Amino acid sequence: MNAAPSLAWDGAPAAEEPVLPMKPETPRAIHLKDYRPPAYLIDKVALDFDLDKTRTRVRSRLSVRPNPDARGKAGALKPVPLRLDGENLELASIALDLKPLGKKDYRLTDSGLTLLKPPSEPFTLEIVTFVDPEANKALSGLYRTNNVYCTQCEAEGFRRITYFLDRPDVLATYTVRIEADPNEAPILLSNGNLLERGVLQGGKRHYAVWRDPFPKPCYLFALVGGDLAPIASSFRTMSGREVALGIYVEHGKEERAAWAMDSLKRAMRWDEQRFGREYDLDVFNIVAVSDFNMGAMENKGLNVFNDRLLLASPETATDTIFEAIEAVIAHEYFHNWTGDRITCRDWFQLCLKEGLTVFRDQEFSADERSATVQRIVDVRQLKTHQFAEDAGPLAHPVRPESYIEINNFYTATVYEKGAEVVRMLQPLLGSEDFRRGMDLYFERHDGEAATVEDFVRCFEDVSGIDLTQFRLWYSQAGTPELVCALRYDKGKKTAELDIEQVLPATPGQPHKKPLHIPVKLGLLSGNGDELALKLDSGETVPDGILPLTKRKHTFRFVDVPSRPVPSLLREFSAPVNVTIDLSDRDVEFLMANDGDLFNRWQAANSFATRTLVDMVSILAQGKSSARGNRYAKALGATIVSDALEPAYRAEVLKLPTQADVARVIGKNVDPALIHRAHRALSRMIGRALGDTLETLYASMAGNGAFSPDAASAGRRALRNAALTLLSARGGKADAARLAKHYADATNMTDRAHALFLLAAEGGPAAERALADFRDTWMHDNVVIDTWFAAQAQSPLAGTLKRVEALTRHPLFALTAPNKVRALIGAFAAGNPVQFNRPDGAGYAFHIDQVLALDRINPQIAARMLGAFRSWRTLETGRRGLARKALQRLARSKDLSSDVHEIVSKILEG
Ligand code: 0A1
Ligand code: ZN
Repeated sequence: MNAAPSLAWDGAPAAEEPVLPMKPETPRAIHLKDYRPPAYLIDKVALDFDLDKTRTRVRSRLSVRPNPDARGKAGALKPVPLRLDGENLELASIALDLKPLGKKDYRLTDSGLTLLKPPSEPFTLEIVTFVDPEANKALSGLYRTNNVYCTQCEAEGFRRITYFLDRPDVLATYTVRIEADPNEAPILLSNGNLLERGVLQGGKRHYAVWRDPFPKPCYLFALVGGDLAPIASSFRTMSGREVALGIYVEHGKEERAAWAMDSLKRAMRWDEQRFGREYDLDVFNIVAVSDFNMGAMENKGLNVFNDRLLLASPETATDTIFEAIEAVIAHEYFHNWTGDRITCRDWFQLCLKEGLTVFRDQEFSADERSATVQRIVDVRQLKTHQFAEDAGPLAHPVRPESYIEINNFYTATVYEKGAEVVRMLQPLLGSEDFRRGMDLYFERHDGEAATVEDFVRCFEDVSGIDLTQFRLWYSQAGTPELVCALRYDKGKKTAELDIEQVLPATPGQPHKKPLHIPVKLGLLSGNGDELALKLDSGETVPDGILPLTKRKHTFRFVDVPSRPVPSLLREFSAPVNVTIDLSDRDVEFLMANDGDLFNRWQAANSFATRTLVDMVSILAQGKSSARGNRYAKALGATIVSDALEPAYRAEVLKLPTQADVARVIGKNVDPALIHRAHRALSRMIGRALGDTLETLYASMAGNGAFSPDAASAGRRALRNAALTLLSARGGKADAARLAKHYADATNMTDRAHALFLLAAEGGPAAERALADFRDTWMHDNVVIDTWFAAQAQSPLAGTLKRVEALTRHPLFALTAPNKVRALIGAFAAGNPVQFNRPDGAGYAFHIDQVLALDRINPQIAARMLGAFRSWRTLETGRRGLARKALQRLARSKDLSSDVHEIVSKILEG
């Protein structure tokens, strides 16, 4: 658990490796600049698993050869030691070309095995190891969850299964034989196509052999064995091949897999139509497991899913979960091309597969649903998570330059900002060249382990546009700010727009170069018409895109008949913050008139944010404020418009979160004041728009059977958004409506929404609902998490005590990541007012949990620690208490390298 990452970079390992047994080393950083091709390649892998709960035998036969691309300067192939990664393994035997090796032929440490004098010609290596799946609580490598054997190898989990070159630029074909007790594991799955299966020892054992013909890195290897229920279907690809589709879930949950299957088929069709990508194997299997560190994993032909993101029925899953399942199913499927067929050369290139695949799944969701609403949801998510990350001590470039623990880099920056960077290529190149660039990437790099440079070069090659400056998006951290000003000259009928890029310093990057930024602009006339964009140079502005390249630009527009109102950064054309001095009147005008619906929402959201920021400072002076009424009025006009779809109106009605307001305030943050302002504004809106909201609440009620489609979900979202604001008024009738909403709910969307609102209010009605929910769902491992989260997020004073008690609840377990996220994660990241208690008890509790978790599952422990990423922006009192708690953690003995890396950065940054 404590071992440092292996020296994956140097093909030729350091000559002096310590002799066994080795103490865990101090965590050591790995740098992109040190990348070297591997000294050896492995072309073929044959694995043979004998599954056993505590002592699984793994026999691995590797076809190894020296890497011709790793020759020394003189061009000679000098045999160098072969260092294989391995962790938590019991080595039983090792043979080279069938000859058993003795102890003097290799060196064994806690982190690997080194063959001292391998042959200079190709050879086979046969290694037998034993692993203990039951004891594996880090959920990396081979483990057991809910009696199912399963693997997770990304990023560096394969080394916990067998000794190997555990790095993504070693591509091999795999043949996998799995043997098990048929009662315990009737289903045996691995990557690729099934070759053979059979019964052994008169039925006491059985086996299956799988073969994956596509060379892949070991992080895409997967194995599953267990008693699971299959759901089968099929898909005919664009060239007419029939692919067998299988989803495997816990018995009794089969019906809940229907939405995932439907989403999968739609995703497969979409990738053919939009990107010309066809599926390549004869089978595509997905398995849902209960304990999983992340959302899902794209193993070739055998995706593994966290069951929370696969199982859904109207009674058990909210619309948000239905949408997430559709998106994640698509995401993992799309990885088949962006990740599996073309993989990453090294882990620094993680955004190559993740940013691109998030972009692809966002585009899929936009096509399946409302494009504008999807963009709003994605941008909201980006700002809440990535902008906050980018503004604090954990800021890093989309392509980091060093890491201690790669698992700490599965971040909002790599994923979400990475997607935005890919997205910007469209406005910069035009959609035709963007598609041609993608086609070239698929054609040129199929079967390879590629880099970000390779990717960008494809777009340069098809468009002829120099993207040198654009590449800085991959290497510079921080969210650029565009400081804008617009001047109108009535006499000359000109409008001048100044845009200055301000690039904030981030850890290790005090100075930045200006970026290549596409800014999509519109100018609106007084009656809301779009004005033609004519520059004084005579140039037009195609599609309204201004490509910024300098630190400062002034754009001079001519023939502007009246003072225009600027609509900046339409469709959120770049991941930046925009500041411009617009009056409340201008913002109201944009809210009512902007032809770009994304920006209309953006106007509403900015108006709400600045209202809240003002209210916080008024409250800080001990005064009360009526500032919210103007915003409430502007909102009223938007939400009654039947021309706007309900899902869109629901987004407009949702206030920025308290964390968003904290991020905008940026320093001396008092979460209690933000909470008060937030409540006050909700109450004001509820009161000012009461009649409208009641009408919406009544008219958006569903009639007929539940359907997860976007339009129906939009109506539920709007109705629930109205309910939130009506409940904020706090009247008797409002409380009764809320209790009835819970009691009458016929689906989980409505029920869960009411449960969260009730739990936030507290009192007998809340306790009744919580007890009812618990009694109904205590036997459902997925649904009960909503019960934990609703309590953890309640802003009431007694919440911490309650959360502490819940950590001892029989349904809670620190070994189950979903439970940890639902209780501890929801408290720390979703309850700003109680996590940031002025007495510091929230921080102390959280650090205790991180410490306990670190002994079990360091990846999850490190992730939980992210809750402190903005601690320096807090007001002095809380900041001091947070520091104390973090220092206590930093001083603790035997921290994992995962937690060590995060806590050091958080304290230093
Ligand atoms: N590649 C997956 C995410 C993932 C990453 C690491 C994991 O284990 C440590 C598991 C999954 C994806 O993007 O969906
Ligand atoms: Zn991914």
